[in-house]
Amino acid sequence: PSLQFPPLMNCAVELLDRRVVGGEGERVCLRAPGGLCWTYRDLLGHANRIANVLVHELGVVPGNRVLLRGPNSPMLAACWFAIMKAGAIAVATMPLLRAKELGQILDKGRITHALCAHALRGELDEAVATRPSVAHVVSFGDPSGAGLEAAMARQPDEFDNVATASDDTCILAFTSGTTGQPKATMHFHRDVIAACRCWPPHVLRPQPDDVFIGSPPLAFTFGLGGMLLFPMSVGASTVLLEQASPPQLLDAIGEFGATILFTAPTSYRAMAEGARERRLGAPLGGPLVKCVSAGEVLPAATRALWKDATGIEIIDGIGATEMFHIFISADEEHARPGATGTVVPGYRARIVDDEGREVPAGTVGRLAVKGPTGCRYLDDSRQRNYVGDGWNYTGDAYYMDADGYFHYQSRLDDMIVSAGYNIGAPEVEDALMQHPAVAECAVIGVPDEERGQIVKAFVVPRPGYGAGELLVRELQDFVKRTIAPYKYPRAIEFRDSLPRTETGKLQRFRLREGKP
Ligand code: 3UK
Repeated sequence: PSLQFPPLMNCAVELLDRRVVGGEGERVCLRAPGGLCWTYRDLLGHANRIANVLVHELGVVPGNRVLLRGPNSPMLAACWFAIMKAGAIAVATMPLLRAKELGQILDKGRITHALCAHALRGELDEAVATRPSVAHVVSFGDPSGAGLEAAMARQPDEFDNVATASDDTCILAFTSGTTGQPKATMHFHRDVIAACRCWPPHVLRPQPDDVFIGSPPLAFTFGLGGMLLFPMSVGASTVLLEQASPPQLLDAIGEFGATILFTAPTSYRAMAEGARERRLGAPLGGPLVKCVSAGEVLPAATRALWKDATGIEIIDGIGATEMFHIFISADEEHARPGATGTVVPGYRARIVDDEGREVPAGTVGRLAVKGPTGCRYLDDSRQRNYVGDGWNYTGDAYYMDADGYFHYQSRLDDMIVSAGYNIGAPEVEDALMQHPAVAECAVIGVPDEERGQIVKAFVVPRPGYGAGELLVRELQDFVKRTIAPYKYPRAIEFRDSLPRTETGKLQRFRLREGKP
């Protein structure tokens, strides 16, 4: 990919203004339930009005940090582009965050302004109340028409874009990771464009007539790329859903004729039967052509289930907030069950030991990655501890095989050591998920006097399967027959649901702490 950038560049101009100037303003860009449909020209007009509000009414200057809060919607997308155009820094936050977490972000991110969906004002107002450093909070989507929409009506739909440097920071991306400690990474205007030039054209290969849809929030870089930037980078259209639970997503795929789907492994698992009944896969005559999974490990059982239901081989990819988007992946023709894929053009990846030395193929070690989109932590000590010589240590245990395919084992802090054996929780989960009684499951190590740790599984049974001693023994025997017997769960507990982040990641640490 071409990764040379001019000294001055604004990612919003590259992705939005250029397309309209280039004569493609009438192409459909954003759609949403209820009939909303914006062309690229419409989105540009909205973003320009909001940028005018930011600069001329709210006093935003380049480098100001603007908090964004709202479920996925065209207005949220317009706000994001407006922040880029004004040369400010977007700090997008997950819709489910509470006042306490928003307060941490306001402080750490040194937020001066906020644009917030009307319905989500409550928690933000609570956090802002004790923080005079936040000068303005403006709502959008207020049914009375007050707030941002009223201000936009006073402003012209043209805006004098701020000439940002290509290495000006434009995004502060917060992630709670899998351990609950919030951390922030910085991304430049050029990172946004670099991300559009690496994984999408080499792995996803979208076309201008594709219709994107999916569940990840725009506040998660997986969603920002997949649901907004990548479709726009080829002039395609995207459907932004405020709510995208599995049944809602199934309905919307049919309604909008979506061709490219982005969601998390659990969502694929939950949607498989519905997708089969509705014949959503293109091989069965439906609209859906490509399906992308990221955010956490894709169990081979889930890949097989989805393929059987739709005829589509999922495109798996590991990405990280630190690296902006996906850096190891495989397209549908090169996918191998059990492997995430090979390194994406533009990136380098390797497996190292505890001293940072590269290990031979087949040996499990730490994943390190380097590329054009990262990694820069806001926090100096994190930068020292997790980034060395440009290599970011993602915190994942992986091995690379002789063909250059990377095989996920576990998060480093999730590795179970039982009686001297290293056991990756996902491998046991994958085995359990092949059993028809298992809807969802999570595996952790729990302390054990004799073995150090034992493997414990939390299982959400499928309706109709009795949760009891009989099923425990049945599942244990099943795992022993499926993978090496010493990996079987010596303890099994049944649950109604499992703790997950808003991005679909299992929170094994919460199960270890014994919290619900
Ligand atoms: C895990 C995966 C196995 C892995 C993300 C795509 O997930 C994203 O970013 P986060 O910062 O978390 C990063 C961590 O999540 N992970 C993600 N994808 C996979 N593990 N297989 C996968 N396919 O532990 C990684 O270190 O929340 C994903 C694009 C952008 C993203 N920000």
